[in-house]
Formats: sequence, C-alpha cells, structure tokens
Amino acid sequence: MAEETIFSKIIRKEIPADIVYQDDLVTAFRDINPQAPAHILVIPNKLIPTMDDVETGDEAVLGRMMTVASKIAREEGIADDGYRLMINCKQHGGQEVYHIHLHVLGGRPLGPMLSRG
Ligand code: DGP
Repeated sequence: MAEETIFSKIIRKEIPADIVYQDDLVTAFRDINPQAPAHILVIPNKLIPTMDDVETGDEAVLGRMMTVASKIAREEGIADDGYRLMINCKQHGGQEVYHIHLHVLGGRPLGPMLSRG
C-alpha cells in the first residue's frame, strides 16, 4: 500500500493550497515554488505514486489530467503563446512528491528544457 503524501491532504483540503480546479477525478493547484509565472500541478484524486505505477484502469484519470491542464492553460492566459506539461518519475526524473503530478508551466519562454540548477 502506497504511503500518502502532502498532496492527499491538499485534495481533502486539510492543509491550505491555492486550488484552481477540482472534480471527481483530479485536483489542480498552484505550485508552492513556481518555476514560471504560471505553474500549476494537476494531480489524480486517487493516490498513484509514480508513472511507473499507472495501470490501464487509470486511463480515464490520466486523460482527465490532460484535458484539465489544457483548460487551465487557457484560463491562465498562457495557451496562445504556449506552455509546457511535465511529469517527473522517480529519482532520475527528479520526482520529489510520490503522488503523480502534471506540471503546467508557462508565461515566459521556457527554453529547450527546465533546470532547477
Ligand atoms: P516534483 O519534483 O515533480 O516531484 O515536483 C514537486 C512539486 O510540488 C514542486 O514543484 C513543489 C511542489 N510542492 C511540494 N509541496 C507542496 C505543497 O505543500 N504545496 C504546493 N502547493 N506545492 C508543493
């Protein structure tokens, strides 16, 4: 059984977060340490620790994460100029929180790749 992270508490609104969207499958909120003018995380409401844990039965929630990311990008005003979607997986991918999250980044030219230095 996977261990819950702080993101489960955000979904249940047990700790504060700037939630921009929530439905039956996903929650989206602003990253606490933004790497771009717009930086939002879209996460499944159910705990899936990493992309290495996704199963065929998760296709609905994974698809919802993408359509919600697109909708949020439009609402944030970053869709016309373009943006980046990113999911880090495990240690080599730089994943810090083991509850999968789709980064939605935009609002400035992001270059060929993002680096946290
Ligand atoms: P990653 O390296 O892909 O696992 O990114 C984790 C992101 O989660 C990182 O950009 C910071 C963000 N984050 C971590 N803890 C919190 C939190 O408590 N609240 C919010 N809003 N974001 C968090």
